[in-house]
Amino acid sequence: MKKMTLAAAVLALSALGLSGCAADAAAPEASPSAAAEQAQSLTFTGTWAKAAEPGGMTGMFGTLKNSGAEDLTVVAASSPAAATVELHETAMGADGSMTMQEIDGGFTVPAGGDFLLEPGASHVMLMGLENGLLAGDQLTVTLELSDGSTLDVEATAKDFAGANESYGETESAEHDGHGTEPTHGTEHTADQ
Ligand SMILES: [Cu+2]
Repeated sequence: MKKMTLAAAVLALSALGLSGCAADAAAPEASPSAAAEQAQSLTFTGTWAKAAEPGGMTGMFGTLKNSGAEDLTVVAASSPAAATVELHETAMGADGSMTMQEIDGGFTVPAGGDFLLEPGASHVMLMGLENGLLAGDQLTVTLELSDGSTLDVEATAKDFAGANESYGETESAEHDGHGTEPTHGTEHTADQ
């Protein structure tokens, strides 16, 4: 009598279990196989960044590669190491000096092609480096593409004498950022 009840209970449970499994198998797929994110086609190789003082700014360089069949556009970037991150290009100013500014429309990486970030040209600009960046330090930056997908990239900092283009938009940025190479002698110690 007792055994019968147990056996019935076990049968009932296993029946429930089986029907549960069957229901799971019949359910719609949990992970939608939506269109691939753009970031899956993007890599950033040969990355490095210029070492910088605390509170200063730096550039991140390397080669963006697009393995996909459609052009990709990096529209924004961020980093836990910097207060502000912008996508910059370098252009010849009216006075003949090289000036950097935010690039219009982001970095477009052609399908199956490359987009080069290098000193004196396009770069990821990091401003307000809270802790500075010593040679050998790792810098992490998140790139955001036009579809909202993101790619985390890393760069090792190294000492580099170039990449001193002035920042054309605001005077204060130049004072903040280029104090590491006091070539212009306009350090604003009077601000303190
Ligand atoms: Cu810049």
